[in-house]
Amino acid sequence: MAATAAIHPMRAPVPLSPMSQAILRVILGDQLSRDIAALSGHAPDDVVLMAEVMGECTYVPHHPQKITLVLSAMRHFAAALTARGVTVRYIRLDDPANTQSLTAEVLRAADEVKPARIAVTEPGEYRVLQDIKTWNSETGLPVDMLEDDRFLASRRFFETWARGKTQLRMEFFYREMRRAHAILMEGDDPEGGKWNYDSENRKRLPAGVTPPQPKRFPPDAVTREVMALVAKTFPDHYGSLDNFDYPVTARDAQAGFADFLAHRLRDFGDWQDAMAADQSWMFHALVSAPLNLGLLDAKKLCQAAEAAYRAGKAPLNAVEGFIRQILGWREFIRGIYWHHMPDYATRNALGATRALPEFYWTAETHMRCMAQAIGQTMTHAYAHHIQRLMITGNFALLAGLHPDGVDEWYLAVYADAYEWVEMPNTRGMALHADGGIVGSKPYAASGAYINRMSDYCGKCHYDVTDAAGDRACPFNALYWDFIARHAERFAANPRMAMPVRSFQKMSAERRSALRARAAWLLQQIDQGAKL
Ligand code: FAD
Ligand code: DLZ
Ligand code: SF4
Repeated sequence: MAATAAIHPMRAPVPLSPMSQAILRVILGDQLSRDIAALSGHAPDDVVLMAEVMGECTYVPHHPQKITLVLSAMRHFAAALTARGVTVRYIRLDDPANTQSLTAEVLRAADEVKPARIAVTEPGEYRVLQDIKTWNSETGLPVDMLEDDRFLASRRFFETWARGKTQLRMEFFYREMRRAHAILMEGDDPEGGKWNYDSENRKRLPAGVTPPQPKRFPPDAVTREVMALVAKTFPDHYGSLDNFDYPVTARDAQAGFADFLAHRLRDFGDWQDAMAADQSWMFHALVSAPLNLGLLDAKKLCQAAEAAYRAGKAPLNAVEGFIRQILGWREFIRGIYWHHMPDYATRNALGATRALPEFYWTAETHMRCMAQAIGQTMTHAYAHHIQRLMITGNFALLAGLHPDGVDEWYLAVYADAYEWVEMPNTRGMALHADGGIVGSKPYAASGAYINRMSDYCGKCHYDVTDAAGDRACPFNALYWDFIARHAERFAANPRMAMPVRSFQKMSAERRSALRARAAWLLQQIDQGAKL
């Protein structure tokens, strides 16, 4: 899993300048919001520190588009601050004096700027929080760590909600959030009489429907300079840089979201879970990367979607579905992360041990669904939720891949990946390695599900209708083998007991044919075959 940032040597406290009242205001790479807490009360003598550092670029081998996105957005943000008259100490990655770690850059800035105190907004990752906790003893300066109020549920709100509950379920948290923020409500009741229209979000994309191409953002001069730096510095990282077209400013991110509202929101509900060959974006919003960086505001996204519904521009199932993702899932996932860290990072409830197969890094596999999901991840640093969960995540679950390797992959390859949001989704939702904290049952599925929700199988090398033959879809035998491996555990789970019974009702020959096929597939994975 993510390595801890380099530990810097203990240092003598920086002597306080009696005159200085200046605050060193540290802005991390995913805190690029104009109103970020660490900037509040900014005075003319204060100095903002932003640092591009190798430590953050390499704690996993991030996709080059993700590094480009973060560094370019940081440079644009710093330029906007400077234009507002703020003094920014901006450390570039290739600056010869750069110590290449966030903490060491804070110490260097404290030495040179001689501020009276340090202000920082609480970070998104536990790893970084541990580092920030050393700043006070290492600099001798008071450190004000401010709440990240860009989230709609503060950590305190989540803890209060969680207190005394034996199970934390997103659905109940989401209802509290709808009430607390008065979003999609009719007085005390949910708009339309139902809290959740999930059952109306599961349609297959009909033949002949082509999702609209989303607005994308070709690189400007600043981004092109970063791209050259990234290409030179990280030549071996997975993924292509050629297609970079993420928004890197708040204004462009807003234009991207406006494009979603105008062209995709109304169909987002129906086809939220659908997948289609060579359609990377479907009807998704594509807001996670700019939102997680701070270029968009979560509450405003929800309010804008609600306004579209109230203006008759989008149906309730679409708008509720979208709001549920942001107000519900995103906030719930963050709450779970902080509630359960650091223990969460070590969870492996299903005892998975297998190393991540090479084809996760190459897309070289005959499984068309996997090749599509991994291939578009290489090209765009993006796959939509159902690909992450029911294709690459489902395969990892069924094949018993170790959560550390899977976590590292998801954290590295997606432009929107930060541990607070990546880990509970991967370890919890996809792998069930948290033993049921995020979801009450594993999202395990055979090829039949993938065939129902996509058009991948038609042209696949494998036969989705076969489970045990030489060309049988790998998901089928792996699914039944997974059920058999964990039969005892799942028999006790009311939501998993049915497949266990189905497997047990199969003839002995059928069961052993499925398990033999699964054993062969797993052996192929272990031998590095591309499947
Ligand atoms: P849309 O489908 O349009 O949804 C709108 C927004 O809702 C997203 O931008 C996101 O902010 C939020 N959202 C939706 N589902 C979730 C969720 N499960 N958790 C948190 N927020 C959610 N999302 C990340 O932002 N970063 C990650 O590193 C990440 N890793 C994931 C790993 C796995 C294994 C899985 C199953 C999901 C992961 N997700 C992650 C959640 C989700 O897949 C992405 O947020 C989504 O695909 C981003 O695309 P979009 O903006 O087009 O989303
Ligand atoms: C992801 C990232 C990358 C690639 N680079 C930097 C960087 O050079 N400087 C920085 O301040 N932040 C970077 N980040 C974002 C941090 O990793 C992020 O702030 C932490 O993971 C906390 O969420
Ligand atoms: Fe994926 Fe199996 Fe369908 Fe091929 S047949 S696309 S491997 S689900």
